[in-house]
Amino acid sequence: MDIYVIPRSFTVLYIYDNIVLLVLGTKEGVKMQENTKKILFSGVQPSGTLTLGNYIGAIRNFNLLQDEYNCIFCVVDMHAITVRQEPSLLRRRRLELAALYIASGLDPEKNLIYCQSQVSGHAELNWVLCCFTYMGELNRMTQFKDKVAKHPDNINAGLYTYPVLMAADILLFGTDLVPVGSDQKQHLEIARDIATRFNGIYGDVFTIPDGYFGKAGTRVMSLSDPLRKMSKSDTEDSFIAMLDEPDVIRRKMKRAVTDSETEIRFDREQKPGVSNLLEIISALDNVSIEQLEQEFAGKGYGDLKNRAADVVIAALEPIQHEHKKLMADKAYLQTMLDKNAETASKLSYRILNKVYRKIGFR
Ligand code: AQP
Repeated sequence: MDIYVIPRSFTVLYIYDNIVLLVLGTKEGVKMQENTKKILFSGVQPSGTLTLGNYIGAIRNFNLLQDEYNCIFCVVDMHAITVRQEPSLLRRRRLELAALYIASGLDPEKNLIYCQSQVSGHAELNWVLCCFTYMGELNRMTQFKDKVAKHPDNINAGLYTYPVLMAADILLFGTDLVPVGSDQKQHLEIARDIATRFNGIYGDVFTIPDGYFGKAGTRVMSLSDPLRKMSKSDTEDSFIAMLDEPDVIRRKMKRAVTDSETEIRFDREQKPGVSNLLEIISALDNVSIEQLEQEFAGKGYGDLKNRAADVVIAALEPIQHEHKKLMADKAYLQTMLDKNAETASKLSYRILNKVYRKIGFR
């Protein structure tokens, strides 16, 4: 059993095998009570204002799972710099994202919420895993190809090895479950492959993680081009930001691209715009697509867009309200992030030390 005492917060951490036995935090720190819960890890990049896609595909699911797992929610700022960021804006967005996690219902006293760049284990394990990843595997990653097309003037090595850093994020904590949108399936698969390869050589070091994909809204599409994923780095009218004002949400919904027919039915191939709106309503209002098709029989696209706007506003307004309050106390947010980064660092040593021993660094 490993016992860690973290001097600044007097948090005591007992780790036995794969089980966090007790983590008692201070006001700003986490409290994970004695439990045998499995470990959940996920992250979001502070590369822009979060979108409805990030909310439905990821954050909302974090919320549903936070009681069942020991959760680690990371602000993955190291991933964000694979695309050029303005430093002062990135600094603000890191805090903004931590605040959005909390405002969306993630309890900062129960979950470990911290910034990736404050825990060096991510970068350390990333390097080791780079040496266990084949270029042929990375060449197959579709997100790299998409990002290259979007940023032809900055095709950097970080963009190419992004999936390895993501594997390091996940494997660093013995993660069992990774809730992500379906766009991250390929990256999760490579994380599993790298872990399996490493374990095949050195024995059982890494837990092989499973993905968790919600029932609806695993791929929210762009409002201006419903054949593409909604992305925070896309053009303004293509996404709804989690912090958009209600009138902005209504305007964007009104302009959402549909088709030249009039019938409201779910058909991703023939009617991607209408299907996207139906999926958004279904995900946020907990109604099935079939029920919605019945509800909108004989109605027009204007009705559908109004309903989509209502549902999105109702979901985001309380989050926005809470977010505003949290951002008014940046000192609290920063203290919470600093304390949690210390705890995450201590946690990361367990796997990192094991890896270093196995490969001959210790
Ligand atoms: N459109 C989406 N539908 C469902 N889930 C989505 N996610 C992102 N977009 C959608 C999920 O949100 C989590 C965090 O994503 P991320 O910010 O780390 O990276 P991303 O997938 O590259 O998101 P963006 O918005 O497209 O960012 P940029 O524009 O910076 O590249 C992930 O679980 C993701 O699946």
